[in-house]
Amino acid sequence: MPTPRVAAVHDLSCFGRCSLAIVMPTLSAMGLQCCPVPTALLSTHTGGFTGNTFLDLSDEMAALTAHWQDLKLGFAGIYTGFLGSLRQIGLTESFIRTFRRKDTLVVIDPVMGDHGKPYRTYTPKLCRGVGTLSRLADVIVPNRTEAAILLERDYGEVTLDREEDCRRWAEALSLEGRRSVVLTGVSLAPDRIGAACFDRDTGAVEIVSAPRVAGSFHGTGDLFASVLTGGLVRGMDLAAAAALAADFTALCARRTAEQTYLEREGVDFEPLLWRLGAELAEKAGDAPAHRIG
Ligand code: PXL
Repeated sequence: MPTPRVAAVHDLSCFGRCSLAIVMPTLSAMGLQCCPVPTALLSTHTGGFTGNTFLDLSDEMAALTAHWQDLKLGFAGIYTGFLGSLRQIGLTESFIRTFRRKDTLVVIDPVMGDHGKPYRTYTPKLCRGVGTLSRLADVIVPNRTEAAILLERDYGEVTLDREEDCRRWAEALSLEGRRSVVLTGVSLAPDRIGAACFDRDTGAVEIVSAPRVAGSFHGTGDLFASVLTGGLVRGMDLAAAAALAADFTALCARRTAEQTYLEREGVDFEPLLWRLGAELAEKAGDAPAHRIG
């Protein structure tokens, strides 16, 4: 059986783990072929480093899309994240419209900011564009900051420490049940952290969590969303894939915390990828469920 393909529309930050540097190895470890669509090339990510280089790859995205269209490629999944410019909203939308088939799962991580603030390169106009783009998703994976932006609420209003609030926000993000939502940063007890999952197939909200690890680790959002995407493409249901993502992210955070580390260098996940593969084989079975192209 051919290995299912996932197209990943993300930047390539060459130092400091995030985006494609996390997405590619993680999806590979989950038995999927990751086909990168790089949005920008950076020397480092923008969180904690100054003076990073930044090459906008919009022209390349358009050329790559045209070539892949000629090749009639198909994807079991399309997973989008950090975009390099406003123009890439339209480019990503046309990528999705070009390659989406009936069975293609579209996961949009509406990457815009964290800890109540937008990232340096995310202007209000770009954030509005991300909101429009996210309407195409089967599943969105916002953190609290991104949820507030998508819902046009103040960050302080979107509290995620009471079950009924988490359920309400997750459902409010679902476009009246048209898309599934995995709202991250949910913490119903001080020692737990996880996500509220609104599943459009059932209309139910389930909350998943894992042990909280004290500290901050760059790239954990991308790691969580990558495992979630991989689990879904491998046929897991939403809450099961989110639980796997929460557990694996917690495991990697714990490993990072146990060492001397610099936050900006990101979550130390590589030596644990084998466990993800082994766990997935047990939970999702060896036969990938989504098969396209
Ligand atoms: O992990 C989100 C992210 C992705 N890509 C780049 C970033 C960040 C967060 O800072 O700077 C380039």
